[in-house]
Parts: sequence; C-alpha cells; structure tokens
Amino acid sequence: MRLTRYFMPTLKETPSEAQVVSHRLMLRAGMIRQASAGIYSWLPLGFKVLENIDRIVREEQDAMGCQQVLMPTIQSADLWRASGRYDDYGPEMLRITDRHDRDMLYGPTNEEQITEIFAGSVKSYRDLPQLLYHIQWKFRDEVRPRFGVMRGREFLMKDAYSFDISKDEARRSYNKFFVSYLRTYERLGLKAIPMAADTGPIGGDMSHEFLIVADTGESEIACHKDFLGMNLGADIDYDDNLQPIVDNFTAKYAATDDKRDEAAEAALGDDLVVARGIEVGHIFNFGTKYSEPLGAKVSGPDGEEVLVEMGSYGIGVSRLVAAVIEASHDDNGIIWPESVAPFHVGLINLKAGDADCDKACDDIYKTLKDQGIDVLYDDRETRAGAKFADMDLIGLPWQLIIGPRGLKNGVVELKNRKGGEREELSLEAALSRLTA
Ligand code: 5CA
Repeated sequence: MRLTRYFMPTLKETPSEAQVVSHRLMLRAGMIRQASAGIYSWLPLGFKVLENIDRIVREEQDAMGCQQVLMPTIQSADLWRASGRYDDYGPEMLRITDRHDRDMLYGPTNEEQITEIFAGSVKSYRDLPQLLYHIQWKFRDEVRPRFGVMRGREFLMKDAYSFDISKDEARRSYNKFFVSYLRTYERLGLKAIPMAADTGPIGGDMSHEFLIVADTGESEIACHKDFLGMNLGADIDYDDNLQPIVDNFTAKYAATDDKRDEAAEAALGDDLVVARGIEVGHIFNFGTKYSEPLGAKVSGPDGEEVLVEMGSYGIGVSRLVAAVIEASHDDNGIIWPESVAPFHVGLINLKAGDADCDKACDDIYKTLKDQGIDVLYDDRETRAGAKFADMDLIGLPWQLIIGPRGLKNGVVELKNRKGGEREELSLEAALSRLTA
C-alpha cells in the first residue's frame, strides 16, 4: 500500500480526551474515530489489526474443536424473559421496539440465543459435547464508557458456549477453553494471567478471568509473583489430560478484586504482587442455569432426559487492540508484535521525487509484494523527520529506509522498531532478513 493513497489520518497533537496511552496512540495513528460515547469507527489501519486479532482468536478456537457460527446482534426480549434475565440485566441492556411493538434488544451476550438453537436441534447425548463460538458486535450501555475501545458501549467479542452431558464432561470443556486462551494470548504477544473471578450477571459457580498486568488497568489484582516471570503460553495437546495442567495454574494464588483473600495474601508475604490489570477474557461454568429455563435437554444413555451442563467463554477482541498497545509501546508510539502488525514493513523513501530513489523504491515495493510481504510504502514528498516519526508512531515491526547516499554505496538501512537497532546492509541481505 502506498501511503499517498492510504487513508491514515494521523494527528500531530495529542487528543485531550484520551486518558490512557492506547487511546491516545490509536487516535493519533488514525486507527479509530469516535462516533459517539463508547462507539467507534475503525479506519483501515485499526481495522487491519482488529482483523489480525480476530483471525488468531478464530484459529485457536478452530484448533480446539470449537465451531464457528454467527448469531444476530438483535434478539427477541421474550427469549430473555424466559431465562429471567430481561429484568435482571438492568439499564446496561439497550432495549428496542420494532414497528409491530415487539420488544427487542441489542445483544450484550448470547447465552439465551445459543441455548435456544441447541434445544431445537440436539436431542441425544451421542451428539455431545457441542462447542460453538461466534465473533460478533455486542452492545452494553456502560455507565462509564472510557479509555477508547478498552471499555466501549459497542465492542467486538468472541463468545463461545459448551454443552455437555455431565458436570465432569463440562469441566473437560472448561479446561479446553482455559488452555486455548493461554495459547491465544501468547500468540498475541501477551502475558495473560488466569485468575479466580466473580461471575456477575452471567452466573455460575466457577469462573476465571484472564488479565494482563498494566498500570492503566481498570481493576486491582493480586497474584503470586511467579506468574510475572512464568511462561504462560501453553504448547499443550488438547487430547492430553488437561486437569493437572489447569490445576498447575489455578493452584497458585491469583485473584481479581472481588475474589481477594486476606489470609492467603498474608501467607504469601514477599511473594505477593498487587498490581492493576486489564481483563481480556472471562470464562464461566454455570451448569444448568440456562438449559433449565430454556428446556435444553437430551436423552441420556438410559433413555431418560438430562438437562445439559453449560459454560460460556468470552474474549474481548476489540479491547485486545488497546490491550496489546498498553503492553507494547514507547515514547514514540506503538510497537506491534509481528503476529498482529497491520503491515510487516514500512518502506521509507527519503527523497521522493528523486528519479533514482523512486525507481529503487518502486522495485523494492514490487519485490516485497511479490513475495507476499505486507508493506506500507511511504512515498510522500515530506521531510525525512516526519516520515520517521509517523513510522515509529504506527509501530510496524520493520522499517526499510532508502536514501540517495545509501543507493550510491549500494546499501539500504533496516530498522527494527522493537529493539531500535539500525543497520546498513545490502538490499539482498535486507530482503532476506524481511522474508526470514
Ligand atoms: N457471555 C460471557 C462469556 S462469552 C460474557 O459476556 N463475558 S464478559 O462479560 O466477561 O465479557 C467477555 C469479555 O468481553 C471480557 O473479558 C472483556 O475482555 C470484553 N468486554 C466486556 N465488556 C466490554 C466493554 N464494555 N468494552 C470492551 N470489551 C468488553
């Protein structure tokens, strides 16, 4: 993509409404624009990152054997009356009336909708377990939408649901999601700590939140200091016995605000870390809370009817864009992990308009594209300082810098955004580094 053609409206000034660094950088880099409080449009650069995160989340759900569906954003109020949550959910739910005076709502989550689909289609224990997910926009009329897409009113969530014949089987499904979350966050370059958590309006008796430690996190958390240095990414086969693996994590103290335990913390002494965290995922096991009122039963091995045991599993896909920035930036801007970067490399033409530089850059641009490398080519006729500043701001992993002096000597410059190292080398060597 040529920058002269790319819709990337960067801002020079720091927007005053943005209180946290991720929000500031997303606005400055031209990734998002606010439409109204807590509601955002995603511009090309931001949307590319959102799509990359969406893809990684999807790949890990598929890998664990969860199947993708797509449910609507608008749901019938009657379904929520049947579960008893229509009144319980309160003012966070956006209620809508259609032209026939029917009560509808913009889904804040989908337990009811998926249970209805399941109940109408699955009749035998032989068809269990069923693991289904979707990635869809949600609406919650948050009292205090803030920090940009971190706490929006409209946000993109991956929500998955499990249906099992027994509590033991439901626990197996829960463990699978637990492990798949560790893998997902690792691929996103994040260290997300699983913590015992409250269940809130979703309900149930077992729940874990996955949090990344960041000063700007909304909640206070406490955990054993081992979690900070620990390798949380799990290279685990889903067919393994997952219970001991999950126990290995959950046996160590880690708790969100509501679940903190004074005695356990006192016992930890110097091993206790109290910090702030960003919740990037939340999983729940809630038994028959929804299958009972919505009649989700199957015939069991003896022919008797059994209510299915359920769980639900959320990941904040749009929040993750901000969370990755909170975890990876410096004074100059964003530092994208390779896996989610909007482009792999930024090609900087230091003297756009100069015939030799233009020719060299056009050739390199074409070569990179032919090799399937996603490249953003800064072909603007602006001063070098502005180009460097913009490239650092948008945080692509690599910068390939082409100038007249280097071309005369047969060298180009390659900069790694993360480490900051700049190196002069031949074009061939630079290209092979980028394609490695
Ligand atoms: N039905 C369950 C699991 S599928 C559920 O809704 N869980 S949740 O309420 O914890 O939300 C799941 C994830 O969505 C959270 O961990 C968080 O990362 C993200 N999320 C929740 N509210 C918001 C919000 N207002 N803005 C951005 N992301 C949010």
